Amino acid sequence: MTAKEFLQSLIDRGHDHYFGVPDSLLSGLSKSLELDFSKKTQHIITQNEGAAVGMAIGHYLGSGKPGIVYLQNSGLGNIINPITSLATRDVYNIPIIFLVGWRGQPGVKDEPQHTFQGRITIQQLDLLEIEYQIVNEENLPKLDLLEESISQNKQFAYVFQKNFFKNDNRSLEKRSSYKNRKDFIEKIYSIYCNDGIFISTTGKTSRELYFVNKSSNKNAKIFYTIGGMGHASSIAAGISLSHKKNKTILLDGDGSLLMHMGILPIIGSQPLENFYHFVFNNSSHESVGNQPTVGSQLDLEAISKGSNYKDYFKFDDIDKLEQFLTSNYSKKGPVLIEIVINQKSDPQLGRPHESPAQNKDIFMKLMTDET
Ligand SMILES: Cc1ncc(C[n+]2csc(CCOP(=O)(O)OP(=O)(O)O)c2C)c(N)n1
Repeated sequence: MTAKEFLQSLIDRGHDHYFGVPDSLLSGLSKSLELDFSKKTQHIITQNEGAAVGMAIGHYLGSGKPGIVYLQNSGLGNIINPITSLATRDVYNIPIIFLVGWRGQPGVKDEPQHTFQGRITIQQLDLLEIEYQIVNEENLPKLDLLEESISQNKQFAYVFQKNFFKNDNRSLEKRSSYKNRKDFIEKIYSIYCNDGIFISTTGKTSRELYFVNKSSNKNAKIFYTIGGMGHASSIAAGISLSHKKNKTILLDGDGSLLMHMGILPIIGSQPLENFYHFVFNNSSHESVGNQPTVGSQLDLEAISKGSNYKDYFKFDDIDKLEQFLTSNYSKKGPVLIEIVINQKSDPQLGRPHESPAQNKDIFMKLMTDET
């Protein structure tokens, strides 16, 4: 089935309000919402999945109709509180339709950050008292099941197994003359690899940094935040507070920054003098299919200064960034450095060879060897 066919069947039944955070497994779905149904639906990509539930609750309060929330199962953590404390039948009793991409399904090969989440996904839905259907080629979405739950004000989820939707080769990439994220990562790495501590965000930023590090023979201190999207910044702040001597080099993305942006004034309130917060802004979730974020409308200068960061800079030119980073700039952080990039990466980009636990051990050993 194509995502377009599935969406058409929902829209035919009047389900036309979509809120969510994209992922690679449901990439065809968010693509089709953007490219096929932008006139027939309201579709809002929220900063995190909990906010998508909040908007669906508001939509129901405003219209009497259930909203649709789509998410990767790793976003279940973000939706738990607005469900358990608001939407549940024990509080406001609000119907919501969920479309969940099942990464890490037991028995299906996937990346390590999805294993545990994949194993407990169905139990989590049971615990949350959300009715569901597991969808695959033999088990197509049963719309009657959905309507029956919704008519009783219940919440209902379709849980999509990997590769259920047919591949959609259309691209959401917005062409631009900006440079690749990888080229900037290489430059920043070459400047700080000897004495910096790198923390990289979820998705291709971490994967690119991994291979930049592998192809040098430097073995820099790097913590890859391969899951927990949006938390690289708080992890970096925690490291920086307990390890003040080195520069903390946080490589963040606009989607990741937005997801838990409340951390910015917390970082700004701390004595993080060696904290360099790089934000690669491509105004999209490039790693999972280039679905748009509000990145291009963000005034990160105002946001960082309003969050008590001590300085802000913006670059789209590698040489100018290098000049700045190698100058005698000595102002105390935290500093936010926005880097405007294009929406491209190597389609053959690989994945770390070591397990996350091995990479953590390597990181911690390098940290302790130094002290
Ligand atoms: C809670 C959660 N929701 C969704 C995802 C899927 N996901 C992985 S990377 C990514 C995009 C990250 O966007 P950004 O930080 O802007 O980096 P970019 O990929 O554009 O470089 C998304 C949505 C996830 N890993 N975790």
